[in-house]
Amino acid sequence: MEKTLVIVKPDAVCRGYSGKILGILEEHGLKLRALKMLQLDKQQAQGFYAVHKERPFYDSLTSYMSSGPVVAALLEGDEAISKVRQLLGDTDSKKAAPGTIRASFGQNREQNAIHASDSPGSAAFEIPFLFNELEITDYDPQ
Ligand code: 3AN
Repeated sequence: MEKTLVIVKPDAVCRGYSGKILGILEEHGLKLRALKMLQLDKQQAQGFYAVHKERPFYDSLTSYMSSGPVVAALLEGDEAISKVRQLLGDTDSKKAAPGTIRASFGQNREQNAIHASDSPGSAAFEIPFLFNELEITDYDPQ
């Protein structure tokens, strides 16, 4: 079983889509292991997205990600990383395939509703960035 970190971004949280997005992920067999709502400050957003610090959109992205509340979730499942990335769709919500989460709930390339780990290495960095051991549960799915 593989773990992945998902963040419902401020645009989707503020438009009331957090529950719908988490519901879609659960319906596709992803097991919720940890969940929290928080607001990152600019420095925390810069730390989370440090991998993009040379990209031209880094400042805008980190301002946007610290502009409002987010919902972070740790999900687990068979090939969870690629499965969730497929459900997300293209980075640009306007180009994302119909039916994907970004096509349904995102608005553009930056305000694209959801982040998800893109590799096991990213997940290994992102999960402990947002959750400590006490916040991560385990249980047998019914
Ligand atoms: P993805 O989230 O699909 O893996 P990345 O890793 O290329 O996309 O980019 C990380 C985040 O940066 C995206 N989720 C998006 O919010 C933002 N982003 C990516 N490309 C652009 C861009 N050209 N302009 C503004 N924001 C962008």
